[in-house]
Amino acid sequence: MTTEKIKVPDLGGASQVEVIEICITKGDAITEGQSIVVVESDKASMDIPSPISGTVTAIIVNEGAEVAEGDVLIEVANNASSDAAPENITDKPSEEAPKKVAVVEQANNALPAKSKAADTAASEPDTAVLDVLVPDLGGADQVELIELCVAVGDNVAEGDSLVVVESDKASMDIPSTGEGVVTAIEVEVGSTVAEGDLLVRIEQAKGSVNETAMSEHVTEKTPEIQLQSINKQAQPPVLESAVTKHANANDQAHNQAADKKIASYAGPAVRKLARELGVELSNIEASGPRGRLAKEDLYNYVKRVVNRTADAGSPSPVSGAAIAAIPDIDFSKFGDIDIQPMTKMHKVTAANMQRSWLNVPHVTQFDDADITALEAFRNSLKPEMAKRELKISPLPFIIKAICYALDAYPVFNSSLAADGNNVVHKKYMHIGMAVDTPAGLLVPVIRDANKKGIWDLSQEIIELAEKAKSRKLSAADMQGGCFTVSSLGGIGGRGFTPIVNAPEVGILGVSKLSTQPQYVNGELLPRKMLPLSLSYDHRAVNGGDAGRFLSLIVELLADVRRMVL
Ligand code: CAO
Repeated sequence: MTTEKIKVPDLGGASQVEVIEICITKGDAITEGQSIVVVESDKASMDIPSPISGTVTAIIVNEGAEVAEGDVLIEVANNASSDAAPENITDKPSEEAPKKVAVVEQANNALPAKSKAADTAASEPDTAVLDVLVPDLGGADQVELIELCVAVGDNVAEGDSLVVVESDKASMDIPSTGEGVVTAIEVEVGSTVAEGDLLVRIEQAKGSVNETAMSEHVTEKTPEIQLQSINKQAQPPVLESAVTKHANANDQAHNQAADKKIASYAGPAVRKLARELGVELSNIEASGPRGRLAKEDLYNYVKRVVNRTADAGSPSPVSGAAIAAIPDIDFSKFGDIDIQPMTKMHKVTAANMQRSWLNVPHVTQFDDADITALEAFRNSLKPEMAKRELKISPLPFIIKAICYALDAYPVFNSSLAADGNNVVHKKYMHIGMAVDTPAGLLVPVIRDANKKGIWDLSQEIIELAEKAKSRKLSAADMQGGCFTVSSLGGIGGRGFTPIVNAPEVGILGVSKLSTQPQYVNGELLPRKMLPLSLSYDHRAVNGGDAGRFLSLIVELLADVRRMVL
């Protein structure tokens, strides 16, 4: 085993370049062709791939360092014998510049554009046509066009990527050599192109085709041609650690979705943009050919994050209240997974839950209501239910009892004003009702529930639940609630701690009734007991109020006749 020093190769004209990214860490097992650092001159950025396979034993440079040809970048313990070491390990004086680091000469690129533009400008007074041709390909005769970055009609600026081409060694963005509007695209994805081939026609306003400026552009301000080694064994540098972690997976097919995300690669232009935006590329799913990350992917990702953050209270990658985010785990390490996007409704519910949970100091208290008499009464109504074709569950009675208790303890029918200085007392009683739908949790609101009888409430519960399940609720149907009831009684469970639907201050959780032995007037009897849990915002409601409020509901449900008194 020998230790080899990997040095900066011939930089294609640049005397010094800045190390902008280190793609490996000490101890990494790397393969020949794998990117180790990305460097950037004032004209281009490029990956420097390892000329050998081995284990990284030392990283000599830091991000931000200025390096020149021959400077040592890293040290690699090479398992192969030194005879077998590739020729471009540059601690041997006779070594030639590594061919794997293809550095594209750029000046030629602009020349055809300049002359064509000037010719056309002479014949057309107001506009000129700039032909963008395939530039010097840094040694490759022919390359495949793998991505079109523009469409006819697009406005482009000088330096904007027009197409991405790929040889068997590298991929590169070919940027526009001038600004204007794309009027024709002369190539298509999959076609093979060579130096000098016409790629794109750009119509330029006369003013923008300035002979002096153009000369400057051609001779000095050469366009940035982004070049990335894509030796077929090379993995995307920024994603390398994730990829390495996956190397242990036995079944390559078993985590396709995750692989789509992590095995993508990005050209230097995209990585540069990602750095400027502060985006971690491994968070982004690639849409480009062969898992290539396009600038569009980056923009879409940023848009999504911005929208989520703007969406009030939305959970962002960094969660609220300065709490560290839950770590991003690669679950595919532990077995098969399937990744499904969250629905909009799921996201909104999650955001609301998180907002309430983080903002509201919750207290939950529990009690059981003896609803033996209520159940007997409900049973006695069955013939009439059949006649009216309308079922009555315990829920409308519970809603009635809530309204009665809200009237007795109006503190539960309040909201804390957002200014933190006032309490808003509501004179109406709109009761929210949590509905479990296939698409997620929805909370339609029963207006003026205190003014409605049991039959009307039953009718409305059924209608609103139907509307919720068929996604027909309007936004107005879900607004204006004063207090929420969440009944899991038809589903099961002995108790739960519901989350307050802020800015409401209370929510009543209802669980499944069961027959329990209870002492009634000293006699042990089977009674139908309904578990209730009242969660409340402890900023608005104190425990005494909550105790009284819940006790009243328990009493009312034990004897519903009291509600008509
Ligand atoms: N104990 C025992 N049985 C109960 C019960 C209880 N507490 N509450 C209702 N039931 C019975 C009903 O009587 C009905 O029985 P039958 O089929 O014999 O008539 C059955 O359970 C189903 O009732 P239901 O759930 O359809 O009707 P509901 O009026 O009780 O509730 C609704 C309507 C829309 C609130 C409910 O269907 C629902 O979606 N609940 C889920 C709410 C939820 O997800 N909450 C959690 C939110 S997170 O905090």
